Amino acid sequence: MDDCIFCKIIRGEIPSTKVYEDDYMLIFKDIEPKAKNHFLCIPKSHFKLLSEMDECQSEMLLKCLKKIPELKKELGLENGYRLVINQGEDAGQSVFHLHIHILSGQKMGWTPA
Ligand code: DGP
Repeated sequence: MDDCIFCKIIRGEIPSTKVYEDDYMLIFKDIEPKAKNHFLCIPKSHFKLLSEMDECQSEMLLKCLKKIPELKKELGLENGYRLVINQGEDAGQSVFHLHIHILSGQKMGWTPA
């Protein structure tokens, strides 16, 4: 997608601090960290919402979910972590390329509102 920020990051047109990359996904530091460690994992195929995901994209998302715990040290997951996928306006989704927030490195509360 030409004007998608995360597609631009995948293509290297916008710089990012990469932690992991393979044919299916990119994991990089979030530019506005909400925890001591805050990374984003994005599938390389562009889709906005879980509800729009096709079969191939769902396999890619599963690869993302399996890869994250393998990167325990790189992502600072030793003491636990939180994964968040914001979906739509109420959740505050601001970038419409599906992404998994990976939060770690500190104790976290639960404040949805
Ligand atoms: P969300 O609100 O769930 O759509 O999260 C979007 C996240 O993307 C937000 O935490 C900030 C991050 N972000 C937006 N633009 C950039 C960027 O250009 N670089 C990086 N590294 N992160 C970005």
